[in-house]
Amino acid sequence: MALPLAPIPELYVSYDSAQKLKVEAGNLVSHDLTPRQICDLELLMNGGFHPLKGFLTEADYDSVVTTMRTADGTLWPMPVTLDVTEEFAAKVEPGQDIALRDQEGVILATMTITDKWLPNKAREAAMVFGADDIAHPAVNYLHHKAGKVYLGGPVTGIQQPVHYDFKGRRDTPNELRAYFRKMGWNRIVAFQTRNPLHRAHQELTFRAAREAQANLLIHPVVGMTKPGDVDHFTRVRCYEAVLDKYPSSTTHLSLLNLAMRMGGPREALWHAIIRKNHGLTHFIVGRDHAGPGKNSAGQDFYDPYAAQEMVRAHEAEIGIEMVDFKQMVYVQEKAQYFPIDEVPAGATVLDISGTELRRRLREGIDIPDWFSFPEVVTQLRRTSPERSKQGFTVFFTGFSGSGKSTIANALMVKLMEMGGRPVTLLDGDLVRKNLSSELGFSKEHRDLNIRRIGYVASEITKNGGIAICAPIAPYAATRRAVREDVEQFGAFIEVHVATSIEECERRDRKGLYKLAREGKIKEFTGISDPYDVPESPELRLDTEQVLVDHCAHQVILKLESMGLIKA
Ligand code: PPS
Repeated sequence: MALPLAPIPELYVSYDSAQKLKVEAGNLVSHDLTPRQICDLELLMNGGFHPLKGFLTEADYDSVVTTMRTADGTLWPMPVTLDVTEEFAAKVEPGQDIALRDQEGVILATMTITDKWLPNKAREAAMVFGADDIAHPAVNYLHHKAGKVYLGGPVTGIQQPVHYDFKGRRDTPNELRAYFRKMGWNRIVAFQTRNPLHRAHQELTFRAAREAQANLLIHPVVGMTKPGDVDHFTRVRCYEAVLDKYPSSTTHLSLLNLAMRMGGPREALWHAIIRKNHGLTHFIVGRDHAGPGKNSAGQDFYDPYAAQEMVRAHEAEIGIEMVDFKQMVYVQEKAQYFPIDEVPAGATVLDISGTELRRRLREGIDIPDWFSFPEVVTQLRRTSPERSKQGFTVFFTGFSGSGKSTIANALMVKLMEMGGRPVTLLDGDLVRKNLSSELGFSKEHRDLNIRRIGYVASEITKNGGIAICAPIAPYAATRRAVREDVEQFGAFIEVHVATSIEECERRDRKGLYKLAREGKIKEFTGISDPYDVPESPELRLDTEQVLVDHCAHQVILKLESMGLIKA
């Protein structure tokens, strides 16, 4: 029997063969890997997904989906598949080799296609994730991001994906095994996480290491986690900030480039196998391990302790011992953390949920020392400053001549008077003179114009500035798309300047309505082109009864009520 820390087989060829393959692969059809596929490929190649030798074949896929085992009976709970578009699939056939490249076109591997098939995604969702419900991030990915066709076959590794961040903290399974060997560690418990480490996690990891009489590996996922999670750059800074709270002779931090699926029990089992491959002997499974949150009916996808049952049932087969934990909570009278089922009777239990933590960060409210470490809170506040310090976008929409530009200008001046954040005005007319100078007023061109404005506004918002946009933006779907772009980074305030078409035409400041009526300007909004009235904007302004200054002030009041500016 192999020693537990003997090297694990990798799929890489030798350096010399890799150089040759790189040249030869110039003749192959190339597939540009998605970010998730790059994560999967890295773990396939470095042995993290041992014993898989490539992306699942159709027979293995069917078997994994239904029985959590590959066709030869090996325990493997999660489909690792190469999804491609129908157009790409039409260019390749089984028996053919293809090059697998990263997004810059760097070749990472070749793959010999053995299988090409159309998967039943609804069935995959129901069997693997428990429900065909797009509230589940992996099911949403399956239906809306993954290609329609799957390719399967063995992979030949050429080189590992390039990482520019935290290089020194990333370890392959064999690097970790070598480290454990060198340190003489033979009992090591892994803590998997996709969150910053707070005091409850520290207590849990201390207890786990003590219980298992093992060294501790903090093994956070930095590949893909749940949409909306704290980004991995911030998290790693948080981990580094608390590392000195652990004894350095018994604790190690290593980053795992895994793309999580948030698959609850199946995912927990997968994590345990991956940790076994990395040389771990013990694995912590807490409450709701890899849980995706609520389903579309507002209920939990999985029982919070189903993951523990699943790993318990298979730990002997995998060869890793589970260290299970109930939820850790703070007991005020004891000034200490306890598993929820060990809380002394009558004691006061304190806890701060993820939602509450995000609210406190957003509103700049105190985060108590019993909950987290000041160093961690500092890092989180750097990334998520309170709302009054974040960027945002005010998006005016309305007919030509409705008063958008005038109000937007007044708003800009008021915000500049307050100071604190840079303000940029993306006025409809101005944008059309530079950013969109080649565009006309067809639906396609208007959409392009608005998407460009949205892109610039989202960049400004991301960088902590204020973007004020004032185009006509006549189509609801395009406005919604811009909202989505911006809301990744900060607030989006849609302001409908609700001046009626009759009033705009009566004012006709630029004489354009007259020309439109005469048919000299085609596709004119409100006359010969549609305008979708916003159904639920953050604010609707009536310019017919109210002065410009007052309209701008209404926006300021709205921003104040949203916590975006402070009085
Ligand atoms: S859009 O639909 O949002 O892309 O339009 P936008 O870029 O805001 O339009 C800017 C100004 O272009 C003038 N203009 C027209 N508007 C509507 N329809 C047609 N066909 C048209 N042709 C020229 C119009 O004066 C817009 O100015 P504003 O600033 O809205 O008064």
